[in-house]
This record gives sequence, structure tokens and C-alpha cells, in this order.
Amino acid sequence: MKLLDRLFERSTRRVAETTSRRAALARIGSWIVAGSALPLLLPIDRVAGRALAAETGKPGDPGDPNSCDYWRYCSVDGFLCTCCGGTVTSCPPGVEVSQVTWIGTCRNPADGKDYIISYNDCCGKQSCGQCACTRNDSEQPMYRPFNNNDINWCMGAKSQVYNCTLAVIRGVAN
Ligand code: ABN
Repeated sequence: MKLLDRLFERSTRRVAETTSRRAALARIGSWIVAGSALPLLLPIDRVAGRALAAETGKPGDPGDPNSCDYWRYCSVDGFLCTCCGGTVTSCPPGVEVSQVTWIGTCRNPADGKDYIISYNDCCGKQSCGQCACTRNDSEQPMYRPFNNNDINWCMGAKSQVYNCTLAVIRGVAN
């Protein structure tokens, strides 16, 4: 009879251990811990996301010149010539570069250095209207026009019609 009691007690305990609320919580807890540890064990390429930004630009000149986030545009106000048939340093065909220009200083994330950038407007034809980008690092109020980027710099060119803006590296700022 004692043997039967002991067998019955043991099987009851086993059922209680595996079906109690505490056991269920313990099991869920262990799943959570195992689940969060899983990505650390799997061979996931963690570098891919970071490499993407650098791969879009040239070495030493990271980022996408079609995007307003590109480092050289830190002080630009205008339409990006890269979206208008030009490049970051050359106007679209049939459009003339302005010689008077707005100058800014932007930090290149590739080397941490500050570069002097000129934001020459391209003049002629009609306004491009693509990729409007307004970032105003180091801009000064309008009453200091040579430190303000909200100006049509085509005023010194043959045609005063503004088309788009370049971002040309002029040198390293000390
Ligand atoms: N420098 C770009 C620009 C052109 C016209 C008007 C405002 C800003």
C-alpha cells in the first residue's frame, strides 16, 4: 500500500511541477532568454548596414550626392544639381556656373576634417525644381548677404535665372 502511495505521490508531484503557473512562467522566461540570445549565436552579417553608407560614395567621400544628407550639403539652400542633369561639381548642360557664391564649412565624416565648400549656383534655363535641400549650418541673417545662403547667386552671371546648386570642395579649413 505504501508503495502505491509513493508512486501516486510522485506522479502527482510531476504533474504539479509541469502544469503549475510557476512552471509555465519559468518556461516562458527561458524561451525569452533563449530567444534574445539566438541572434548572438547565428552568423548574421552585422557589418552590412554600416558598409552601405560608405559604399554609395567614393572612398574618402562617403554618402549619396543625390541625398540632402550628403556631408558636403551641410550649408546648402537650393536644388541639388545631381538631380538636375549635372553632378556635384558641374552644372547641367546649357547652364552657366555663377562666379560669386556662398561658402560654407562642412565636416567630412570619412576623415573628420572640415572642408571649405562653395555652393555655386547654376544659371540659365528654368529653375530645376528637383531635390530641394535647405541645410543652414553657419548661415547668417539676410542683412549679412555674403554669409546668407538664401540668395540667388546668379545675379553675377549672364542669366539671372536660377537652376540648381553645386557643392565644390575648395580646400581644408584650419
Ligand atoms: N542660392 C540658391 C538660391 C537661389 C535662388 C533663391 C534662393 C536661393
